[in-house]
Amino acid sequence: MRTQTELQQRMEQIEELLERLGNDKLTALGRFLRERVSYPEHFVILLGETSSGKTSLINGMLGQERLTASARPTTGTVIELMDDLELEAEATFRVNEEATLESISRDRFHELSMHPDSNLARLRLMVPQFPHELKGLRLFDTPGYDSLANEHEEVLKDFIPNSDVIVYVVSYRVGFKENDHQFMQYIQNVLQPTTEFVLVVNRVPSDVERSDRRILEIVQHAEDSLHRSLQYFLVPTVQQSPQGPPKPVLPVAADLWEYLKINLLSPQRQEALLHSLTHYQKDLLSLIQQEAEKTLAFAKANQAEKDAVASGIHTFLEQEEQIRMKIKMTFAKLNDQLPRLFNTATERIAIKLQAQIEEANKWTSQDECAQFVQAHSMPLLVRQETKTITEYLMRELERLDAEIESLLNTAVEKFEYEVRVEAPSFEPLMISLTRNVAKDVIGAGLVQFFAQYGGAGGAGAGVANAASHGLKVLGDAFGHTFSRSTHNGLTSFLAKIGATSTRAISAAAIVFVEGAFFVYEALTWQGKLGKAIDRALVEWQQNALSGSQESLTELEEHNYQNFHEYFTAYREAFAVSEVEEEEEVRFAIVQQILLQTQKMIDELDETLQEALV
Ligand SMILES: Nc1nc2c(ncn2[C@@H]2O[C@H](COP(=O)(O)OP(=O)(O)OP(=O)(O)O)[C@@H](O)[C@H]2O)c(=O)[nH]1
Ligand SMILES: [Mg+2]
Repeated sequence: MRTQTELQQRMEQIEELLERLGNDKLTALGRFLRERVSYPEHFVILLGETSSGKTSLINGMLGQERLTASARPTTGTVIELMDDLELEAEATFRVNEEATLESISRDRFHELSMHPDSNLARLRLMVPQFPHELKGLRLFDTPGYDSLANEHEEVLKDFIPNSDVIVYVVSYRVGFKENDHQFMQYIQNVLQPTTEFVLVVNRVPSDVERSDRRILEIVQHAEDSLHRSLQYFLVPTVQQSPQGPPKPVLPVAADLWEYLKINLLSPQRQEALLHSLTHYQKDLLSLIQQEAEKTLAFAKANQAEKDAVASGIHTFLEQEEQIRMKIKMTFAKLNDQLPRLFNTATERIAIKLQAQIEEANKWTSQDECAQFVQAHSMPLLVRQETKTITEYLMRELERLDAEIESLLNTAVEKFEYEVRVEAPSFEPLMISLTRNVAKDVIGAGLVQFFAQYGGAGGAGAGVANAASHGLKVLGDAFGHTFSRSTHNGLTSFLAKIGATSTRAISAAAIVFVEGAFFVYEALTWQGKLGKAIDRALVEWQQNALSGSQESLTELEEHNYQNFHEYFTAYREAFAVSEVEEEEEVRFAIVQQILLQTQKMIDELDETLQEALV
């Protein structure tokens, strides 16, 4: 029912409308969408521990050592690989934090891939063509999970929720480790149900088969951590001969790449892609409609109406400052509470652990007691307390959300009323603006942003998500952010606090083990163990607290941004627009554009509705 051909044809009609409308910004968006429609893209991201062989795997796929792999932690930043059929040789770029793209030399590229500078967002390598006919693939190599915490922020927030396929690489020799477990739990929090997750067991000795015990163990652990059953691939190790110069390591994983190709071209995935591209088209049509309505409104309105709108929008825009204040106050309060919350948590954990070790007759030995506390009770209690803290944060943020929503609703209603009564020429513009902006930014962007903390939404949430953020995504078409960035801020924020806290306790537990190691005298071991626990908890508290504070600051910033976008949409829609010469002719053209646009939107609504049934 919704075919690629239909999508293309519709795109041509939209382009024709855009040409007649002559709005530069919308025309540029149209060009961007045309690219997407003509060359659909698939996002595949490689994740895993340092030295599990992610980079080598990509080199293997490309059949050449194009990226730097080495035994030490190597990849220091996200590297994006794309193909461009018009290229004759590879091309290397840097994407800067402020979203500019710069061509750089191959040497510089290699240097930066290992030692990124602070202004680098990611690197981009373009190749003439991917092997295995993997067209439209965007492949992301990432730093090892344990190497760079900051890089992983980006990976988790922007890349995981937006990828079509995640390829998780575990080295056969190293096996599935605690870090893998933690990372997977983290991933699970931000993963969309539509994202495919495959496991690669890498560097497998040539005589090992799929039924090998170690392989099955790795798969089992991964499935347990993710609560999903997994497709897995074995990649044979590349033999290095002890004599002679080392050969490039180019693992052959033909069945993995073949599987990806089939998966990405599968009818379900194609259907999902068509669906979200159709949504983007609808978003663009809504923007065209709005622009046409704006032109007509300014042409029809008399001076009194224009004055009324100017004063109405002025009052309305003042709400942004009010909202900023509310956000600021809430986050100040949370920041203020956080140390106290972690303090209480630490005290409660310490009391419970103390009680446990004091039940001396329960333990056959002090070793057993130390082991149990370290491996079991301490992580468990930390998780429980962390949950209590994140739940508190959640409640406060929901309260803020409700307050802002009601403030905005009142302000919009008031403005709408003024327009209806004092500037009726602007009413159609106001209606379509409310529908577009309020639905997309408030309806989905914000409410969902706050409501989805429970994890991934229902079936197809990924696609729906992409669609409801069409406006924002289109607005970001020039690469301000990762091109399919969605508001997953809160989910990843809470996941991060959880992960920071768990990571901190594993780190602290090492201190604790070292402390416990010296506990010898039979009569005093409980007291000494108690002190070791206290030290470990203090360490946990410091790290978990500072990690959470960082997340909170990021979320606050994210909120300001979100509302700024919202108000910008209104500001631009009501910014004075002068109708040029030959007013009559122009007026007729725009009116025609409007009619046609509305018709297309209605048809699209029907199509999209059908898809839901
Ligand atoms: N002998 C052999 N060495 C391999 C194989 N795969 C990877 N290696 C080596 O293992 C080391 C780590 O591989 P990388 O590809 O850099 O691992 P990575 O996952 O990208 O590591 P980070 O970028 O640090 O996260 C390198 O020295 C590779 O040459 C293999 O199949 N056989
Ligand atoms: Mg690497």
